[in-house]
Amino acid sequence: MIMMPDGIVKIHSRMPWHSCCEVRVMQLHDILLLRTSAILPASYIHNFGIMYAVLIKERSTKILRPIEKLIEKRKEEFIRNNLMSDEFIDFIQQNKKPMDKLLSYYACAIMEVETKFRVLDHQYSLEYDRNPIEDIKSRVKSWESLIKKVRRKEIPLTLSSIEESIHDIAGVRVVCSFPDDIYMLADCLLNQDDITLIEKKDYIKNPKPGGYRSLHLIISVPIFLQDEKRMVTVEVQLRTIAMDFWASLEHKIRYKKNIPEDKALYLQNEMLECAEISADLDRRMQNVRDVISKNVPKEEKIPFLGEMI
Ligand code: 0O2
Repeated sequence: MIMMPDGIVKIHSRMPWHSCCEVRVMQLHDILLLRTSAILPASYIHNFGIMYAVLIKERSTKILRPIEKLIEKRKEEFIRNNLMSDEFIDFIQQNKKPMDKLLSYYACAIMEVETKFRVLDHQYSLEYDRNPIEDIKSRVKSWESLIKKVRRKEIPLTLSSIEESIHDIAGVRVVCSFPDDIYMLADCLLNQDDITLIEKKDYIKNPKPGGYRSLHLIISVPIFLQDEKRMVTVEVQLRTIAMDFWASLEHKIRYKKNIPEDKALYLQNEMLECAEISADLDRRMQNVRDVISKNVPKEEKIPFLGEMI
C-alpha cells in the first residue's frame, strides 16, 4: 500500500476487490477504513492489479474498540506464552554471558585500533606540526542492529557464525583533515605487522551510487587476554570532514521514513549533487595545502620518542 499525496491510497493487489465498495486494511496499531471512490472496471484491476481508493479519515469507534482490545489481548498472550516462558528465559540466560563476553572482545579491539591511530597522529604532529586526524568515533554495534543484521542476512543464530559473518560489530571511524591523510593513515596502519587486511572498499575512488564516500578497511587485530591471544575483526572507516558531514546528514535523512514519493527523487538528486560539491571542496582544500606545503621550507625534523633515547 502506498500513501499518495492528497489522501489517495494506492493498493497493489491481485485480489478481485473490484466487486467491493468497502475495503478494510488492518495494521497492528491502526485500522483504516477505506472506501472506494468509484468501482473500477474489472479488466483494469485484472490487468494491472492496482486499485485506487480514497482514504476516509473517519474512524468508526464501534468497529475499532473491540478489535483494538482483541489485538491487545493477543499481544499480552504472546508475551506471556513466548517471551516470558521458562524456555525463553533459559535461552537468554545461557546466551547472554557468552554474547556479552564476545562484545567485550570487540570493545578491546576498538581500544587497540584507536591507540594505533592516536600514536600515528601524535607522531605526525611532532614531525610535521599538524594533526592528520580531526576526530575518532568508535562503537560496538548495538544488540538491536546486530540482531536486525543477523535476520536480514539470514545468518544462523550462533555466536561463531555471527563472529564469522558480521564484520562491522566493532567500528572505528577516523575523520581526517585532507583526502591524502586517509591513504597515508591507511598505509601506516596496514604496514603494522600485527594487522591483517581482510577486505578493502574504496568508496572514495569508486563512490556509491548515492554519493557516499569513505575508505573502508576490514582488518583483523590481536587482543591479548589473560591466557590467550584472540584475533578480532574491526571495520575502519576513514573519511574527510566533508565526507563525514555528508554521510551524517544523509544517514539522518535516509532514516526519515515518511518522505513522499514525489520528493524522494528530488532529495536523491540533491544529495548526489551535495556529495559532488563536498568532493570538490576536498580537492580544493587538498590543493591549497599542497601549494602551501611546497612553498614553506620543511621544518627541522623533531626526533620521535625512541629516537631521543
Ligand atoms: P551503521 O549504523 O553506520 O553501522 P554490510 O551490510 O556492512 O555487510 P555493505 O553494505 O557492503 O555490507 O557494507 P558497506 O558498503 O561497507 O557499508 C557499511 C557501513 O558503511 C554502513 O554501516 C554505514 O556506516 C556506511 N555506509 C555505507 N553506505 C552508506 C551510505 O550510502 N550512506 C551513509 N550515510 N553511510 C553508508 P551500516 O551497518 O549500514 O550502518
